[in-house]
Amino acid sequence: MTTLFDPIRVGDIALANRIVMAPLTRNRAPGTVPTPLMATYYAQRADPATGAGLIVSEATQISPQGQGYADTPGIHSAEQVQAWRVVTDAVHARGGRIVCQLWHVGRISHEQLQPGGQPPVSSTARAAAGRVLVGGAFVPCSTPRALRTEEVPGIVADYAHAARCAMDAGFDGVEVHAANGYLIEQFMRDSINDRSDAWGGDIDARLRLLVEAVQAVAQAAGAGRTGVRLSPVTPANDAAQDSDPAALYGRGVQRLSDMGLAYLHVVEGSTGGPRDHAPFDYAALRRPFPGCWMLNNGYDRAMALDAVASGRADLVAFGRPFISNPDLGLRLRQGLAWADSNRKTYYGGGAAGYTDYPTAAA
Ligand code: 8OZ
Repeated sequence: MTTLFDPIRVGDIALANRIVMAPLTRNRAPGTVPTPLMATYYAQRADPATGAGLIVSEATQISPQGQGYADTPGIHSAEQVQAWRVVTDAVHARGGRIVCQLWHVGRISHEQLQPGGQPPVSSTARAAAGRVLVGGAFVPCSTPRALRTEEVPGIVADYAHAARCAMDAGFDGVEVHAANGYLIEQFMRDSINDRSDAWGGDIDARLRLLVEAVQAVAQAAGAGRTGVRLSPVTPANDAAQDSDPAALYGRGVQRLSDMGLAYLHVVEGSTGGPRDHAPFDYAALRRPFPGCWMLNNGYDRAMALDAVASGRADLVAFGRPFISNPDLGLRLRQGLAWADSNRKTYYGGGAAGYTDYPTAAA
């Protein structure tokens, strides 16, 4: 029987176990450049004997326009690549593996964070009711500008450029963030996308940005080093339900199934919230996909052990538990209690609530 602690080949990436550190926004990259403290944080969680078999980096913007919160890191400039190299070296020194989550926030942003103080861009000109972190406070999102038809290929090119930067920075691969109400989901869902050009309308038109971005990223990073994160029913960031999530996401996974991708990463239910937020058949979603299947959202030890033992998942991603348990892998192995994380230190700040959580042995 396969267990959570068994090795696995994920595309071209060999992992020591199936425990994944989920992407976690921490807003500790001033000026969008990763710091040595971030290298310490990831390294603390990187040893597969005590931490994760795979780390998915915090969401990392592919371009200045892709940023929506203060002090999130980017992966589009030479300075960022050099700084991320320190992080990936530190992870590899512990025997770990790390992929870079490629992120464009779309309308979940604020003019103050955008190049030239311009409005953020989206599939639509309608504002999200979400909030973003600007200057130490969460504030309402700015009203976006709908991307012009001829601008969208430039976004696809930005994904490819970021993927090349990630590989130059020494990441083992990349994960396209197509979840949680950000740009790709803003194109996918008919509750948000109100376009009448070739990037809106029927399901295939709404999936076009997802498909073209993933194709471009897979070409840049290698399909066997490319994963994708989806969240079929999440309401995160004012992403109202699509009129037919089963059809939209079913077709989306089908379109991604012949690309030779390493994995799909699926958030079940409401991101960071109720798993049963809306009914959805995740087993049916998986059926056409030949790569590895990663599940996330609110997994405890028993659920994770069962998900892998039953074959429902190849990999399980843990988010908040990895904030407060740098040795979560060891605690999972030994059935030790998990420390609670402190929300007050999630976003921004320094070492407190970041690199100072003790291990169970400490
Ligand atoms: C929490 C705060 C800010 C951003 C996501 C990147 O939900 C995020 C995020 C989460 O995917």
